[in-house]
Amino acid sequence: MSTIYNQILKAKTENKKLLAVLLDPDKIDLNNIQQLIEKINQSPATHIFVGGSLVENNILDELVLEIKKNCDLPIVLFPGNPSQISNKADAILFLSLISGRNSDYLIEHQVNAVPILNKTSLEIISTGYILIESGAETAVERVSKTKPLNRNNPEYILQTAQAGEMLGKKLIYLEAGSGAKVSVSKEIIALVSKNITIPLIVGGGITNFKDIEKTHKAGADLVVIGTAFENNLNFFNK
Ligand code: 1GP
Repeated sequence: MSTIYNQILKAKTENKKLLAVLLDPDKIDLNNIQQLIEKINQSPATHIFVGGSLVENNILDELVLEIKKNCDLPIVLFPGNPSQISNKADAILFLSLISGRNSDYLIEHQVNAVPILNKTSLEIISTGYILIESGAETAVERVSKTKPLNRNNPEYILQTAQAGEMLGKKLIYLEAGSGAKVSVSKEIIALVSKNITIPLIVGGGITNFKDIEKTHKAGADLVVIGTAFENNLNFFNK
């Protein structure tokens, strides 16, 4: 069976670039979901990520089911904590915030998620999640109570990514934070992508097509777009 992770690996080998639309359940109005899915279906997106730093409403299962009804793209959970797990999705980025030193986000939430995950058939994709300074405090920083890595110290960012790979993570996610003022620099993306062998996800503060293209070109295997699509459902209309 071809898993979602194997598809990402295959795309990396073939140098096919991937694009995920991130949907935050807290910001979705289920009444408009048809229109939103239609826009995603017309877009170049290859994946749908679902999640957010907090997620306070209770529509996760319903949202995933609605997407599944009308869209064939793989649905990958991108959870801020164990309350954001739905067995209706296809896979989960099992994140460890390896840029931070808060044990809750390094291992505690993951331990607490196990009994929930054991009851699902979600594909679990171990992901080293690295938060990088982006000009102002972001929700990830606030919620996780961790400091992002200094964007002027690319060597340390690379060391962190390589530590993630050595620990057995299957993906590295360079995150500037949702709505970040400054996205992860192309120099950092290039340095990390050249020096790890696992696929690289990059997101946070990417707001236009040119930037998506440049991020891919710099070495990201998969780019994540959240806020720009949230703010403008016509974002993908050329
Ligand atoms: C956030 O990387 C994602 O976790 C997407 O960020 O909302 O800024 O696109 P944006």
